[in-house]
Amino acid sequence: MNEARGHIHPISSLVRETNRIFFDMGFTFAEGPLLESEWYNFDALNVPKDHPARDMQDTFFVKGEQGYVLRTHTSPVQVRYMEAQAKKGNPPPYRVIVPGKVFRNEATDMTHEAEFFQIEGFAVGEDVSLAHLKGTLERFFRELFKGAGAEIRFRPSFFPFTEPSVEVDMRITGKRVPDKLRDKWIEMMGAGMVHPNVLRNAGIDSEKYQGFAFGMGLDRLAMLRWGIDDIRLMHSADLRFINQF
Ligand code: 2NM
Repeated sequence: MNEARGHIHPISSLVRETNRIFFDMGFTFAEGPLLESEWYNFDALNVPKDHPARDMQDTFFVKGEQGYVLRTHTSPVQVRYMEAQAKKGNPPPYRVIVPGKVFRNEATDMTHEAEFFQIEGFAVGEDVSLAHLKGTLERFFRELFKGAGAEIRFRPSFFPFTEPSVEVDMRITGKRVPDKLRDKWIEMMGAGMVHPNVLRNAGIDSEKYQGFAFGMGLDRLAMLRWGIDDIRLMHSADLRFINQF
């Protein structure tokens, strides 16, 4: 019999793989609301009131629902997670990853979409360091691009919710590497040490605990990995696209 077979969306494949790799490093998985309060999306994350990210041009504000936005990143879920644990009397260590859809009020083209997929993660404990961040991310990329030699490097950067902050570049070498990725340093994610204000806002003692956090877009990673050249295909629901995976 000729059965019709379904296909896994490339973003779903990446979420599944990412979940497995981080699960093996002791991370758990959390989710949260797409409609988020400005407190969790911005204030709790140390984003100043006059920060350009809060502009109408960058963020979808919800009409008639004062103080609510479509979340612009999945970091608010991390704040909610820490707060919930602290309230229950469960102190760090915490290790969590948060995959999910996020929204930015942007004009769309081949490389920009108003909705896209992100994975963020964080680890908080008494002695979690930037070195742990680097080792964790290195292992993640090596597992994700198994068989290829994945290297990473940090460049200094800035985010309101981390200090210090870094951009993470990756380079892979090998025969079975997509052309778009081979032998080139490519910016893959942002990361850093969680700002003490963020820990305090989540009810965590920032004198005793510290941690790292990172965030990356999955759409661009999928595009690089499978040689997809238009991001809009990713959310098109066009079966001619999905059937290739
Ligand atoms: C990024 C870059 C750097 C981040 C920070 C946090 C939290 F909630 F723990 F503070 N979660 N994710 C983070 C840090 C995200 O995305 C580019």
